[in-house]
Amino acid sequence: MASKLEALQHWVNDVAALTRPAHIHWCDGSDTEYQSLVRQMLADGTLIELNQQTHPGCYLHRSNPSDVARVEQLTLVCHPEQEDAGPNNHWMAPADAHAKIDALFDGCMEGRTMYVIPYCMGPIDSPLSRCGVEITDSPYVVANMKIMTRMGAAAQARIEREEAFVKGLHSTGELDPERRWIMHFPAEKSIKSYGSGYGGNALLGKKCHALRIASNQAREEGWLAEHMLIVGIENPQGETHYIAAAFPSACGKTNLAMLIPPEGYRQDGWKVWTVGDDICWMRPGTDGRLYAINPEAGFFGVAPGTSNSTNPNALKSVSHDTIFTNVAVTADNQPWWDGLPGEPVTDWQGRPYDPANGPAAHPNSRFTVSAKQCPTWSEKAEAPQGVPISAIVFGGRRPSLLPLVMEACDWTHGVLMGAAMGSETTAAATGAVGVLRRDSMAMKPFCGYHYGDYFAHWLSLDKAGAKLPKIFHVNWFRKGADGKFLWPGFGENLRVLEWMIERVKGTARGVQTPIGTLPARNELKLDGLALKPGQIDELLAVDNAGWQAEIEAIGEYLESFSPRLPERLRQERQRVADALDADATSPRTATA
Ligand code: GTP
Ligand code: SPV
Ligand code: MN
Repeated sequence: MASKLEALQHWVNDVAALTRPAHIHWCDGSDTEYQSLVRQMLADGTLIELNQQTHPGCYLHRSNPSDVARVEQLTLVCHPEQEDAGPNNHWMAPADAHAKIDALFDGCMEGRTMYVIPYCMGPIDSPLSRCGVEITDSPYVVANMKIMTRMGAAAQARIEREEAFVKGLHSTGELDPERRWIMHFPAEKSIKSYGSGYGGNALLGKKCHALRIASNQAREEGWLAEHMLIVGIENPQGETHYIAAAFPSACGKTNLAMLIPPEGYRQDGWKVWTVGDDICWMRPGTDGRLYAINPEAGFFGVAPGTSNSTNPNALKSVSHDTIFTNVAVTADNQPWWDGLPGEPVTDWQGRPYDPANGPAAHPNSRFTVSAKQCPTWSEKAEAPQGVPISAIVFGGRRPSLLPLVMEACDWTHGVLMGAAMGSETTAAATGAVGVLRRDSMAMKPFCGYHYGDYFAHWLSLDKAGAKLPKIFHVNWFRKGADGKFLWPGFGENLRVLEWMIERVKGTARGVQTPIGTLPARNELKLDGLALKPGQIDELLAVDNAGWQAEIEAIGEYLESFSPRLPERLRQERQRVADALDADATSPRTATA
């Protein structure tokens, strides 16, 4: 099968002329095709069969040990003007970038098969969805794209109808970090990725298309492409509120998206519905509300820490038909990572497990699984019009200062909260782990243009007729003097979501503070939680001196986007700084 769309056929021909593959395979997205790729990868060792009794249809892939995460310093956003990429991105002039990477692609597929993967990000019949075509020489990428996107014949038909698609060219190359680039050309709606076979570097529909390219399109067309989960919270009255939440990589999106209500809540009839765990595209509807779709069809989730106590839904999802990458293996050939029962005998590199070599499963080991396998998968995830969003939540790993939850007083304040987000770095990208850095809206690695323009775009949604969601900030990762987490997290986070929903409905009053509205003590349901006396006070405290220093640091950070920093955001920061000053000189009598 080839394409009747000339633009597509020409591009495929051009790429073939450059990379010189032995064969070209147009992917139809069928199960038969998937099975035949799996057989081929089992035969050449790309995949290793796991225990088919306990884990039917599950396979393990061990990536090159130098290729285990995103590489931010090698990820470029190549706008024609450097200024448009902003200080938040690495940049190269488009002509230089093409020349550099085309030299690597030259002949790189000799003797190999080139796969052409038409895919659709979002429900196949949704007007909010967007299509792309990834060309790759990696069957592992094809298999993952089959799980993560609506891939194959239906996507190709939509592309031929719409005559529009994002071009993604990928080769695993030599897997040499010295010959590795992930390049984006927003003006051309194209992506070129060479030298990595891993996740966000290689599955181009995900971060490259659905965030970096899409954030540019979203800005032009008046919508948002965000690093957010989407979850539906159904209360005992049967009303479902949809919440979108932006947490940086490996900071709890998958967990919150699949939350299991605490025992008492379950008995009362609370239910949680998973719509998405990583990416959210939202757009104002005719009624002024924001409507969201999950552009993905699967989860590429963090394995370590996924357990029966933290995320039983994820664990059930990955019990069959899952590709595991860089996990460890037990004596009876089951996948293993920290948090699971049993013991590893083979580590993620295939060596006999020895604690001296570090953790058995790589900290950024992941599972790829169809969203349909999640027990809480929402039927609304297929709704072409998307789901209406009641609240947007920002949050990161903040060991101190940031309270368990606070609400912005309006949209502008909420945009400031998102822009000011900080978090300790994780293993999802190469580099140091546990270092506090700013990560505005959890989009630092993914915003495809200047953060100053991005903040302005967020602010621009606040216009006549808009019925925007309330904005909150949460911190599940606050630590006490003993270095332990103060908040139990995971399923218990529903207690915080319930308060948010009450704020949305207007049934909780909260307490005003200079940094936002916090729950009054009696407004958070804490029964059944074994919190120590004083623990909730610590979680909800507003340390004025600490906040004065924080708001100064936020100011310095925001000014790094000057002259494109919106004046409205600068003034909003000043308003909060003044409120903190006033509060320091005449403290409120009421305490949060
Ligand atoms: P990406 O896929 O990288 O974008 O990450 P994600 O945000 O989906 O991260 P995920 O939900 O997989 O969380 C990763 C880590 O955060 C795991 O180690 C979890 O155990 C931990 N985590 C998630 N939720 C909580 C929580 O409520 N409290 C605590 N303490 N840890 C949590
Ligand atoms: C992230 O790092 O935020 C991920 C994993 O979701 S990857 O697809 O590798 O970027
Ligand atoms: Mn992510």
